[in-house]
Amino acid sequence: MAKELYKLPDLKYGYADLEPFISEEQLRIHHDKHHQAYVTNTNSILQLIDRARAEGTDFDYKANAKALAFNLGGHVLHNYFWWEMTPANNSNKEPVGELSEMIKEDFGNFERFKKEFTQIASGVEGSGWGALTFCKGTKRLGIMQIEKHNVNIIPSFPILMVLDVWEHAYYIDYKNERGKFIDAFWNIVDWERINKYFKDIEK
Ligand code: MN3
Repeated sequence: MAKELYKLPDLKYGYADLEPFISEEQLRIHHDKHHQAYVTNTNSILQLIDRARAEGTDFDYKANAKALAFNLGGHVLHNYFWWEMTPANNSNKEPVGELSEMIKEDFGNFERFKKEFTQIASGVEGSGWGALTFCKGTKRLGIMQIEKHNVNIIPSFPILMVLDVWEHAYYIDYKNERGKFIDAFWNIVDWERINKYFKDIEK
């Protein structure tokens, strides 16, 4: 079977469409430079492994396994991040549908969820992500505090929503103020999309 490589996806909105919450300059650099680098690095690692297999040679197994988890993890999380955002005038601002019900069931109300998610995302040490997830076994929503792109992830738990709190996500717009970026993020969440992910999970 022909193997494929990874591609940087197009955004479903224009680069300036998330303003004033994420500026055009910030979004362009984040998408075209930072995300692109993870795609390029992932593909380079896969090609290096393919070459070594074809030639029957060794490669640095440990370093490449680690680099692949980091770069491919970065690619996957950025895809979720771009797809779950929408221009502010298109955002419901609050969860909708089945997900809204589940958030009420688990957290009591949206404000409580927002507080917990904000605290978890704010508290990432260094670079990482906040991520809303769901355990099919216990029917519980959960929030992961992912370090880098690949540490603290609970295997097989589906991702519903992520928030990139790497400094590269906000330094142009908010300098070192991660909290301001997190506050801004809530204005451009596409809750219809996130509810669709939740509905699509086989419970
Ligand atoms: Mn990023």
